[in-house]
Amino acid sequence: MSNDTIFGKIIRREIPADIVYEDDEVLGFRDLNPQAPVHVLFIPKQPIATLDAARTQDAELLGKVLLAAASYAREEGLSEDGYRTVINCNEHGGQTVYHLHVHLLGGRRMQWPPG
Ligand code: D5M
Repeated sequence: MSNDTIFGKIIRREIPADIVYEDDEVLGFRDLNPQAPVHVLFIPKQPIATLDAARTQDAELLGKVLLAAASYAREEGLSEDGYRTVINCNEHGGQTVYHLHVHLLGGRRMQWPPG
């Protein structure tokens, strides 16, 4: 399959993951290497490699990924204190898995600027 990554294997349940959110188009699962007390990755089931590769026709899907992250954050009680969402893009952005994902980080105060 083109555009396949480790996240494709998670979507297809070929490898285990701690899945905390799922709907028809979006999957959310805990990051293997958490950087905060809550660190969940939200991905479109239909893969897009990077934010740079996203096109106008992906706008609705990208919106759904972001809204899924916000909805989960609300359910986890993160909204009042706040949280961070991050999309790393390509090498300088620190992207390591080329299936677009939104990091949701919460449960501690974040620093700015990021490293
Ligand atoms: O983020 C990629 C993130 O994906 C990074 O924080 C580790 C995480 N990761 C990698 N493999 C897995 C599996 N198998 N389960 C859960 N999380 C995983 P990036 O923005 O590309 O650097």
